[in-house]
Formats: sequence, structure tokens, C-alpha cells
Amino acid sequence: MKASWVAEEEKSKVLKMSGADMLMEALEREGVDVLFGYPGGAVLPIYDALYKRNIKHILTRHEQGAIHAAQGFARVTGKPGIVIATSGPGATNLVTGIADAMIDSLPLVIFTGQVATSVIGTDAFQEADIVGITMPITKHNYQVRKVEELPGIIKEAFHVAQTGRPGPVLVDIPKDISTSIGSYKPSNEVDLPGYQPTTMPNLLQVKRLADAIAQAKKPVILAGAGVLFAKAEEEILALAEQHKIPVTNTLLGLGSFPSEHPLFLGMAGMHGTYAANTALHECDLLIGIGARFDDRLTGNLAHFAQKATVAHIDIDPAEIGKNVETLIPIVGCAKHTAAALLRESTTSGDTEEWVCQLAELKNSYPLWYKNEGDVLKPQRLLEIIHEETKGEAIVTTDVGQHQMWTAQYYGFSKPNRWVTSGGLGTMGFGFPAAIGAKIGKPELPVVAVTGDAGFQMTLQELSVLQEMKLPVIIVIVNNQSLGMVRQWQEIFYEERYSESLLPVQPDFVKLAAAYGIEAASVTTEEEARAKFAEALDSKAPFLLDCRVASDENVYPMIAPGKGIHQMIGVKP
Ligand SMILES: Cc1ncc(C[n+]2csc(CCOP(=O)(O)OP(=O)(O)O)c2C)c(N)n1
Repeated sequence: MKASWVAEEEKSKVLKMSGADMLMEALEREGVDVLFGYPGGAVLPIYDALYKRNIKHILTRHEQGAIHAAQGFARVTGKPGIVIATSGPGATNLVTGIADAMIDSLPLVIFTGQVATSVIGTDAFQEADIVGITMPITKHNYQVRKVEELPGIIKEAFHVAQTGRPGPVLVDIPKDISTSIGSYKPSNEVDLPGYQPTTMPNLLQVKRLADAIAQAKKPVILAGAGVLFAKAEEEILALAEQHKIPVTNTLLGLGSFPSEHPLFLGMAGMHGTYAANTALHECDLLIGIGARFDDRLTGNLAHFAQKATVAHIDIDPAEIGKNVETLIPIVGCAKHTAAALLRESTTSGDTEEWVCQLAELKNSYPLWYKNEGDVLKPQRLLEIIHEETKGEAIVTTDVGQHQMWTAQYYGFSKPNRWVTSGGLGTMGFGFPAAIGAKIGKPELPVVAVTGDAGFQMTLQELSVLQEMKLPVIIVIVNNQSLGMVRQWQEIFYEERYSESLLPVQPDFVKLAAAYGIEAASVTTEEEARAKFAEALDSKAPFLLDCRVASDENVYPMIAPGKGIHQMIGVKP
């Protein structure tokens, strides 16, 4: 009775307000309490409306910083990250982050200002067709043409960004739409008959997978980021333990299965472990869950899982069979599907020999590096960070060698502590993403592991740390080079280091000092541990410039074009 009375009252509530105020109302109704953005001409009315509201706004120093921060926030909280930028250059500065969020399935709702409707298409000042530009890199995008449409569009944008396979949704708002006054009617429902993501699996398909599990002698689970988005970690653990199925992760799936678990094989793919990649090569049943089977995971497809029946569970039907021939396709959310599978599959296959064989490989061919002299090895640095944070920290990275060492050596045993740019591989991602992660999860320590090159792509966000006194620890893995490029040039281009060495660098400690941030430069393991511990204790922003061995490479490795079984750098 009460509910329908409230609904009736809602319906009759028709207020007059500006488009900018409607946007604020809609954000408040969606429970948004933090925005990441940067103002400019076309969004002045929106910033003016924001001035009167109680929504926190993080003023990054570049729009790219805003969108990566929103991505970090979304990754650790599971809530959509909200971004505002002005038209033209403000909007185009977001493009890299939008593409990054699209390929890594992060829920974002992005509001861009646009020139007034009367001048759209005239090459007006700061006009860019951001709807056209972002069409292929958004899950959906809109341009608002009537002020009354705003509440409905915003409701839809939040719904689309968060449901099914998450992704970025952009809402482009011409300036006159923000200023014009219209009748405001809050929107409570979405009506999208053409968009109905399938979350519940087909039970016949689940039964087929249960039968395949009962037959399998060499099954393996490949758990991707879809497991994290669906919060299906417990179900996957139960499934693996019930049937004694070894588990490996994609890069983005790390943390979805406890790294210290005896059934865990480590990460798979280009820099995966020998045990994980051998399992993918030798298995007779591959159960991919919320993973895209991208080229960095599979290596040459002609050699990938050739002996296996492939089952693929994914909420996005477009992913199934895209790269890998799939005999048992299951469209559905990882949580519901794994739960259905747990109910359905009562018989286990005889996997004992397989589990022992892989445990033996894990033991005999572990990840390795040589600790030599006084030089600080990057791998050791990551182990130290793990030890000092007891594996509890949220760790973000940029892209390159340090990213792979973090994936290999940090040891993620809890979900949603790992924030990295997997699909697009965006240098400059890690530091701003750490800012967003800290804002989203202030109770956890946050460490941004970056390369000396990648850090220089978005270091302007030091201003945000300074202003907000955010206790993010920046760890620069300083190898004085574009390390991953240098590694490929060493191995595949006969050591012709074309434009990949960085002999001239800023003094990172002085740079931090210019922003009022504590910093230290370290060259040994002992110094690294002591200064990291100090940074952790300080509960203040801290920059640690770690001078590591400059010629260290990431191993093992699958060379481009090679199969998953053709790894180099594997050592007993
Ligand atoms: C925006 C962008 N430009 C170029 C690249 C290509 N790239 C991949 S890794 C890498 C080197 C990164 O160097 P650094 O940040 O120092 O990290 P390291 O590999 O040394 O750990 C480059 C240039 C990229 N991934 N992103």
C-alpha cells in the first residue's frame, strides 16, 4: 500500500529546473558521492550546479588522470566511476581511458559537455564529435537533445554501465541543454527491450559441463576478471575443491582464486608460469570462466588447448567462440553458473594423477630470478612489498616489465586488490588509478607500482595527492629504460636499443618535494624494505624511487607467434 502511494506521489512530482540541476538530482538518486573531472566552457553550468551540492569532486590535473582514477575507483568498489569533462579537448583527453575501460569491462558513466545544439556541426569553438569518436569504444553513448530526456538517459546510462558485461557509457550534454529549464520527472525504471543480458545459464548446458567434469582426467579452470565482477570467488573455489580441478588466472583475473592455494597454478599466458601454461596445453577439459581468451593469454591459437574440450562461461555471448572453438558454450553470469554447476555436478573425474603432475611442475619449475650482489632486483622488490603489506594492499600498476613482475610476485589472495590495464596496456594508468582506488577504499593501503617512463605520463596527479594528503605509496621501478621495449629489442632485435633507454631522468625525489611529498631513492634490498615500511607507517603520500637492475628481463616468456608450450626462460 505504502509503496504504491509513494510511487503515485513520485509521478505527480513535476518540478521545473535546469538540465544541470537535473543531472545533479539524477546523480544523487543513483547514490553517487564522488566525481572525477575537470571543468571548462561547455560544462560551466554543470559545475555551477555542482557547487550547490554535497557531491565530492576530485579535480585531477588532466582529464586522463580523471578517467583512470574513476577506473581505479570502479575496479575496487564495484560501483561505477563517474567522470565529467568539457567539450573538445576535455572530451578527447578521455579517449584512452574510455578505450581502456571498454576492453577491461569497467563500469563508467562519463559526462561530456558539448557545444550548444544550434552550433553543432559548424566547427564551433571546442567542438569535437565525441559521440562519433567514442562509438566503438563505449558500451553505449548518448547525446541529449531535449532537457526532459536527461533523467531517463542518465537512469539508462547507469543501468547499461553496470549490468551484463560492465563497460563505459558516455552522455554528451550540449551547453544549452544544461542551461535550459524543463519539467523534471525523476526516472525510476529503464525500458530497454533490446538489452536484456542473460545472467541465468541454460541448465542443459550446465548439465553437459557437469558430465564433462565427471569424465575429465585433466581438467583446468581458467578464471578471468568476469569472476571478480560477478563476485563468484567462493563458488569457483568450491567447484575446484569439490572436483580437485587445478586453477589458473588471466592477468586481470588475479585475486579471484587464492594465490597460496595448492590447486593454484599461477598466472597463465605470455609471462605465465610453466605449470599454468602446461596445464592449458595438456588439459582434456578447459573451463574458461569470465575470460576473453585474448592473444596474450593463448599464444598461437594453433597450439592452444588442442587436446581439450573447451567450455566457456561468459555473460557476453559475443566472447564465446570468438577466438577459441568452444564445445560447451554457457551464457550467464559466473556466479549463477558456478552455483548451478555446483548443484548439478555430483560426480568428479579421476584427476589425482593430473593434480600431482601439475603440483610437481609447480615445484620443479617455479618463477625464478637471480639475487646478485647488492643490486636491487625488481622481483625481490615486489616480494618485499608483499611481505611489508602482508598481501593486504591494493596494488595498481602501469604497463611494462614492472606490471608483469607485480602480477608474478605480489601474490594476490583476495579479490579486487589488483588494478592494472590489461587489454589496452595503457602506460600512465597506474598512478591515477591508485588515487581512485584509495578514494574508493580508504581503509586499505594502496601502492602504485609504476615504471620510470609510465609514471612520467601522468605524474601531474601528484597535485591531487598533495592537496588531499592521500596516503598512496608510489613505487617507481626505475630501470632507466622503457624496460619492456628494451627487453623485446634485446631478445628479438639483436640488442638494437632504438629509443628505449632513458639515461637522462628527473630527480624523482626533488620532483616529489616540489609537490610537498615525502620521497626517497633506494638502491638496495635493505634500503627498499626500510623506506617502504616508513612509507606505510607514515600514512601520508610517499614516493619511492627504486633503482633496480636495468638489464633484468621478465621470464618465462612466450615469444610472439609461438605456442603456449614453447616458453623461453623456464628453469628447474
Ligand atoms: C601509452 C603507451 N605508449 C606506449 C606503450 C608501449 N610500451 C609498452 S611497455 C613500454 C615501456 C614501459 O616503460 P616503463 O614505464 O619504464 O616500465 P618498465 O617496462 O621499464 O617496467 C612501452 C613504451 C604503451 N603500452 N602505452
